[in-house]
Formats: sequence, C-alpha cells, structure tokens
Amino acid sequence: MVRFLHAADLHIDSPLSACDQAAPRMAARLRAATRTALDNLVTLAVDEQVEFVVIAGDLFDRDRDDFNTARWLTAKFAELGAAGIRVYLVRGNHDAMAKISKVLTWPANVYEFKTTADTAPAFHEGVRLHGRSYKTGAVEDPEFARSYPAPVANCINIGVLHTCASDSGGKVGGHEPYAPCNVGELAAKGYDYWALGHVHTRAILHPQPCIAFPGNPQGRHINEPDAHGCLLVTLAPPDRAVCEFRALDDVRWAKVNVDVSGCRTLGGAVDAAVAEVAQHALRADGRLLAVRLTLEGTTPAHADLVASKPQLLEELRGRFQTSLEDQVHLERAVLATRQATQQVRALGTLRAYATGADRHAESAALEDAALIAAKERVQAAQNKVKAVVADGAVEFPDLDEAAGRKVLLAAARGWIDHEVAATAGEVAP
Ligand SMILES: [Mn+2]
Repeated sequence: MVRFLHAADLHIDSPLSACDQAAPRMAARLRAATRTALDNLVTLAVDEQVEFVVIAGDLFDRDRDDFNTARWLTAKFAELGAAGIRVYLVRGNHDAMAKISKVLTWPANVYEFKTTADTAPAFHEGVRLHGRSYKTGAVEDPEFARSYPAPVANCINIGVLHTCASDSGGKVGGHEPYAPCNVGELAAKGYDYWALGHVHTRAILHPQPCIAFPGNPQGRHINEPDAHGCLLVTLAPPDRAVCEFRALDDVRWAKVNVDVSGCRTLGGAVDAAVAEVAQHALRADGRLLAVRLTLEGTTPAHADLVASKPQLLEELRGRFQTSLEDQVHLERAVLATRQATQQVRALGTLRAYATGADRHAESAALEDAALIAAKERVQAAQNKVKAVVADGAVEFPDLDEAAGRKVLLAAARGWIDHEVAATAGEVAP
C-alpha cells in the first residue's frame, strides 16, 4: 500500500486576476495565494504522513529574473525532506527545461524527471514512479505519452504526465492540446495510477486504474471557481484507488447572482447583495472569497442602479469591508437588471404588499412599534399601488381592521395570480 499527495499546476508566484483593484491588505493576500496553497500542501503532507508528493508539471509559471521563487520552493521542499517526504516532479509547458533559464538545485528529497521518459530510482519499496519532463513549451507529439516505460512487475506503478488527456487536437477546457493521448491508451498501459497535470479543473477520468487531474491548488481567476486543492491518494492493488480531494486554496472564486427584483431602491439592492454574498463567505470557511457579483431581475430600481454604478461599486466595497471584514474581494459587479414596466412594477408592489399584509396579519403578538412599522410599510405599498393601478381595479379596505387586512390580502393574491398568468411572457426571465 502507498499513500501520497497528487498536485499539479501550482504556477507559483503567478498573479491572480483583478489583484490591482483590491485594497492593499487584500492585494497582498491575493498575490501570495499560490504560495499559501503550497504552504497548505506541505502542512497536509506532514499531517497525513504521506510517503511522497507528486507534482505533475507547471510548478513554475514562467521564467524569472531572480531566484526568489526557486529559493522559496527549495526551502519548502526541504521542509518536506525534514519530515521524510519525497517530492517527484515533471516539467510542464510553463516550466519546460528550455523555458527556465536558471539552473535549479533541488534538495536531495526532490526527484525531477528527465526530458526522456524514465523510471525514478526505487526509493520506495514496491513502488515505481515513471515520468517525463517537457523540454520545450509546446509538446504536440503523441509519442510523448506513449514513450513511458513498461510497468515494473510486482510493483505499484505510477505515471506522472503533463497532458491534455485528449487526442482530438483541440483545446481542452481552455488548455492547449499538449502531449495528446487518450484515456483508453493510458488505462491500457498497466500502471496503477496516472498522476496528470495541465487541465486546471479537477477530474477523475478513469476509475481503475485511476487516471486523474487534481486541478490547480489555487484558482487564478473567476473561471476557476469553487474549491481547489490536491488529491490524497491511497493505492493498494488490486483494490480501487481511493482519491480524496483536499482543499488547499486561500482565495476562492465565486460567481454570485443576486435577484434584486424585490428591491425598489439602490440601497435595497445593496442590502440584498451583501446578504447573499455573506452566505457564500460563510461557506468559504475563512478563505478570501473573490466575487463576481451579478445583479439581475426586473426592478423599478434598474435606472437608479445603472445611473449610479460607480457609487454602487463603492457602496458594495464599503459594505463588504465593514460587515464582512477581509473575507470578500469584489472582482467585478455586473448589472444585468431590467427596467420594470408599469404593470410589472405594480405586480412587484402587490407582491411586497401581500407579504407586508401577511406579516401584518401575523404580527398581533409583536410590540406596538413593530406593528406601526408594519402598518406603515403596508400603507406605503398601498399608495404606490394606487398610483400605478389608476383604474381602481383594486379596492383597499381599512387596514386598521384585521378583517380588512384579510380581505385585501386575498384580493391582492387573486390579482397577482391573474396578472402573473396574463403577463407571464413579460415577467419570465
Ligand atoms: Mn500546463
């Protein structure tokens, strides 16, 4: 049996998108995110006492003028070495041999595969790792994946490969079709596990033998959303591989859509957005949530929102800062609202009215102040509806009487049902 971590595409020190718009403290956290993810990987490897860590390419994002990135990585790998954990890595298209000009000297616990396919020395009894590094950035030769050595008999065999895992020739999930190969070919190789890298979205391509992309441990932009990390793999052939995902990311990207059709003002829309984003921030579990916020829905506040977009952004940023401290970074706010027509606006008001009346009817046990506030809300809604529905189709009974409120609520509901049915095309998104 063997237990190890499978990671790929760390792209250490590459910038996350939209860092420059962030407040200074947040920008620093965004800039450091790829390093924090590797810090988390080292901690996880030590805590889980794995035998080794596999990095399937694109550890570096690009060549650099200084040794800072390499020096930092060397220190992190040495930490693993001190814990008795080896590191196996291949170079990918971003950190191909010909692309990184500095000569790197890794600590003794790091094994970097050569640019010809080979099998690493037998550091672990009964386990053999096979790999091949990219010499140049663009590897389009299908023989690259086929060149891997035959499995070693009576051993657990692991292939480490930077590939698009497709031989169809096109991009895969936005990734170049490098080291083209197909899953069937890999599965037939006779290995027990294929540790792939290159595609940034986590995916188990084949169960037995297990062929997997762990995804990048830190999403770098809004199109790499949700949790990112590595796979904790346990192999005990002939049993199925057990792949457990472990999150390592420090910044989590999220597209948050907020329906503001119930909001009548800019302030109301901001409140709704902050409440919705707060829910997402809770689930991010202490990470920094980088949000692309889309306000949508048909609302009478549409014109206001469009006219005051700069203030809206400022207001949102301010609110996130005060009520969510450093938990949320607003990457972008998108306005996708539509202007409510008179009829739709009347419907919205009546819905609000019905809700208000509902609350009003149920609020007998509340304090006087709450009763008065509820009544005021209902009254305000009534006046707006009267202004919109000028033909007097809706009669408003006395709201001071419980019976009157019930009559009105029933009438409002009936009217809404009728109007929703009649204007379904207009109201539907
Ligand atoms: Mn790559």
